[in-house]
Amino acid sequence: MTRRSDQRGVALLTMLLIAAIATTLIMVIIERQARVQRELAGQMQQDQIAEYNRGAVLFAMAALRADARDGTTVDHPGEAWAQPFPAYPVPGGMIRPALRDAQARFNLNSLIKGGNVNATALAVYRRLLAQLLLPPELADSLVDWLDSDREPFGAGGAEDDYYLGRQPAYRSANRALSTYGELRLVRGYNSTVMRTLAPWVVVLPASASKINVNFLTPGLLEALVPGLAPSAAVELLQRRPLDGWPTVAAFLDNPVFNGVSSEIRQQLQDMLAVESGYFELYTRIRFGDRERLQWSLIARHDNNGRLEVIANERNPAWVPEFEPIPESVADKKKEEGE
Ligand SMILES: [Ca+2]
Ligand SMILES: [Ca+2]
Repeated sequence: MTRRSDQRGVALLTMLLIAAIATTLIMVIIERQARVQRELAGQMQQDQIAEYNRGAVLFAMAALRADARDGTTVDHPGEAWAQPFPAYPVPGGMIRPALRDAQARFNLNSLIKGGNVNATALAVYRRLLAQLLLPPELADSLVDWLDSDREPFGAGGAEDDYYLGRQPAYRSANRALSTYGELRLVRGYNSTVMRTLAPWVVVLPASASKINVNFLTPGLLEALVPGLAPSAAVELLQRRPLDGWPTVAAFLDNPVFNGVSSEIRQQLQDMLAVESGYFELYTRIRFGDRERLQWSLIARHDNNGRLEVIANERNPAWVPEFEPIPESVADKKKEEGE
C-alpha cells in the first residue's frame, strides 16, 4: 500500500514536472513570438514613419515649386510656402510639417571661403559669440576644424596635435561640417555651447554664405552690423514691408545704416540677399503612441529651380516654434473651427 502510494506520488511529481517544463517552454515560445511580432510591428512603424516623412517632403517641394513658378525672386514670410501647414490625418496617425527658410541664421561653414578664412564672416561669428556670452576662442577652433591646413589658428585654435591627445584620439576634419551634431567633436563645443548656439546658426554648404534679410532676426542683424543698437535692430525689422524688401539696396537704404562705414556697407551688400536657396522642413509625425520629429534640408538650385533633399536628421538639435499635433481627430476639427 505504502509502496503503491509512493509510486503514485512519483508519477504525480513527474507529471507536475513535465507540466512545469511544458509551461515554461510554451511561455518561451509565446514570448519569442511576441518579440518577433513586436519587432515586426516596430519595423513596420519605422517604415511607415519614413513613408510619411517622404510624403511631407513631397508636399514641401510642391509648395516651393509653386513659389518658384510665380516669377518673383524675393522670398519673404508672407509667401504661401512659409505659412503654417495644417495637421493632417494619415492611416494610423497624424502629421504636421513646417517649412522654414534656412538662410536667416549664420552658416558655420561660411567661415572658410575658397580655402581661406572669410574675415567678414569670422568677424560676424565673433560678434555673435560675444552677444551670446560664449568664449571667443570657439571661432578659432572652428576655423581649424574647417580649414585644410594643420596650423592652429589664433589663441583657441586646435589641429591634429590637440585631437590626437584626446581619449579616444581623433583628427581634425579639415573640411566643411556635414551636420550640426559634428560640432560636438570641435574643441570647446560642449553641450551647453551647442544648446546656446543652435537657434542662431545653421550648417549649409560653404557656398551658401548669404543671409536673407526678409527672415532676419534682430539678434543676427546686431551681429552683422557692428555698433548697431539692439533697439534699432528691432525697430528696423518691425518695418519690414509686407512683401519683404525687394532688394538688398532697398534694405540698406534705411536711415539706420547712415552712420555705417562704406567698408561695412560693402560687406553687408556682399553678405545679404532677398532670396533663399535652402529651406528646412520640420515634420511632427504621430504614429500609434509615438511621436517623432524629422528634419530635412532642401536645396533649391537658382539656375533651374530644381529641388533636392541634401540632409535628413531625426530629432534635430534645435526646432523652431510650431504648432503641436492635435491630440485627436476631434481636437483637429476644433482647431479647424468645425
Ligand atoms: Ca585644419
Ligand atoms: Ca588651421
